[in-house]
Amino acid sequence: MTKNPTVLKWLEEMKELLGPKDVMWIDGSNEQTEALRKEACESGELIKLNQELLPDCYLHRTNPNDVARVEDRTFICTTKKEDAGPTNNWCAPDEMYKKLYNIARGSYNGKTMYIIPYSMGPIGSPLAKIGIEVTDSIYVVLNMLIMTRVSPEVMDVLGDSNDWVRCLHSRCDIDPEGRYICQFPEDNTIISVNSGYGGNVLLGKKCFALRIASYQGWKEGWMAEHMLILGLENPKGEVKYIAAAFPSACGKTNLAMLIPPEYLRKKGYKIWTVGDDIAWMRIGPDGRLYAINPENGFFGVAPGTNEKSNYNALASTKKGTIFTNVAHDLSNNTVWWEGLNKDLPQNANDWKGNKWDASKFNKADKSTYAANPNSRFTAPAKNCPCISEEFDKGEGVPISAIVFGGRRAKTAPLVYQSKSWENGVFVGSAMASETTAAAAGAVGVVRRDPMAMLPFCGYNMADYFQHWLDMGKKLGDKAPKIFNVNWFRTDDEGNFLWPGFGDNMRVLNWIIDRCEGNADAIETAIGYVPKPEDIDLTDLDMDMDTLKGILTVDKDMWLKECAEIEEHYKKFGDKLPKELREQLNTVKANLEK
Ligand code: GTP
Ligand code: SPV
Ligand code: MN
Repeated sequence: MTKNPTVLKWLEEMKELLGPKDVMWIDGSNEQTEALRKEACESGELIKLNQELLPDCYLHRTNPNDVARVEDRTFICTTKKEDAGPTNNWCAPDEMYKKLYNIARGSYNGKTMYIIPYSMGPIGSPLAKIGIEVTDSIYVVLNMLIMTRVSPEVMDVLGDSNDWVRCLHSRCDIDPEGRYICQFPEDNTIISVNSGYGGNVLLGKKCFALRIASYQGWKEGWMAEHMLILGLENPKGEVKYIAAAFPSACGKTNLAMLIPPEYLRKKGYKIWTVGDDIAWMRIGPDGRLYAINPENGFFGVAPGTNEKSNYNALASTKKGTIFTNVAHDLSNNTVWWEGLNKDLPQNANDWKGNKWDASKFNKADKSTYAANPNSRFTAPAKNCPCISEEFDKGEGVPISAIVFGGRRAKTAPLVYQSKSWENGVFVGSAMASETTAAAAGAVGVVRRDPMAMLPFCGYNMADYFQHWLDMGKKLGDKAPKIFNVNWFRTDDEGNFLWPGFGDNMRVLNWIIDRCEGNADAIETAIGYVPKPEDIDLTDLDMDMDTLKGILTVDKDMWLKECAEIEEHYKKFGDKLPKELREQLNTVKANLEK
């Protein structure tokens, strides 16, 4: 497959360490993929679903102790502790290599070592990067075949270069005590042991495309972000691109594939999906910021996905998809999850493979659910009915607006625009959101998650903030405008006040109008909010007062927010860029005016 000496040397080392019985290069061919699916079905690793209703679709169950990312077991291993910063777990590289090699040694005994050469981004694109993952899991191979671009051509593009990321995955014993997800950004290396779940083991995704790539972007002058990318087409046929960062399970996939409300569809508005989770962004020859989606598929949250909430995501899962930890509907050998439809399956196995008792289902008790709250689908991007024609092009799309957002029951208004790039970086740095099932640990606790990158920034977050400020200086007046949204404001009974999903289009239109200089705004202490009449409520069962309510900036709440941001900033000590402290002081002064 290759003569690249750096690749051959590393693979020899891996073989020596892991002790497989044989080695297989993954080539992306149909024959090989089919053979691996068959083998996985025979061993029970996969269940073949109804091939008439769901062609080439399979179900997989992970160990119940292994259903989400594990942030407390994720490490950034840099020579200097300070380079990992106060928000990452750190360990010295030497020590961590030793520990992980001891865990992984001999762990492929009697097994095949699969070698996956893959490209993040269209193969050969100047914005793409190459990785090689070795794994002992067919599930990982089949997922990587969907999520990345796997082909022998990747090795041709790499040639003799050493610019590739080494990715070692070993299932070992799926022992939660021995589970480690480690990034070594100084040596372009990732090691993941004792897990078989998505974000921990599809090493091209969070480990490479965010943790390693954010470090590379810092060194090389570009950005790797936890962002969706969408194109908004207006009735004139012009398409403007938006990149948006929301924390895990806070609505990126849904926004990226949005279907506009009918009255806007009739006028000719349309959304095109470029990406749903990760954006790599560089300054283009014309000085604007260009983004590509380095992935080739969607690893999306299943629960809540249905024909109405996200038609395009559901349509994407109808062929060539791997479902993980959803329920198995035995009546027709298909899949089910909470929120797919109202018909609870009467003959189904739950996500653990046990007979599911629909009569015991209780919405308030997650232990009665059929699907795991973080169950996922791995679907090819090309299945998506609204995939952008730019998706497969390597040049990237010019970004007009960057949008931050999170789950905040109170405090954050539906939408506001920052007053400048610097002010926007402040808004991103202060982001907070309620935690979700995407990571192990408590759910629903508000925490600061700057730029939705808290679990994914591969270096010191204070340096990351500085990098954002530096990018703004380089972009100058060509910089995208920065906004913040919150779809999750609730009333006192906990009901969402904003309809969300497709109706978020109403907010996107205001955002683009602002970028184009076509909408007015009201200046508040924290930024510009829309005039209520500029958010179109056509066909919505919503009164002006509710809208005004979710657009308000409550002085007392925001003073409290500022105190919390102050506390959050303390972690970064002297490394916090002074511009951000000044921004905080200005907001406080504005509020007290
Ligand atoms: P990751 O893949 O974990 O990075 O998540 P994501 O940001 O892509 O999240 P996703 O779009 O899958 O949304 C996760 C959850 O948020 C689902 O349960 C959705 O139903 C819910 N959700 C998404 N958009 C909205 C919205 O506009 N309003 C409300 N109320 N819920 C939403
Ligand atoms: C997330 O948690 O943000 C995801 C899913 O997109 S995972 O790939 O598991 O990280
Ligand atoms: Mn994500």
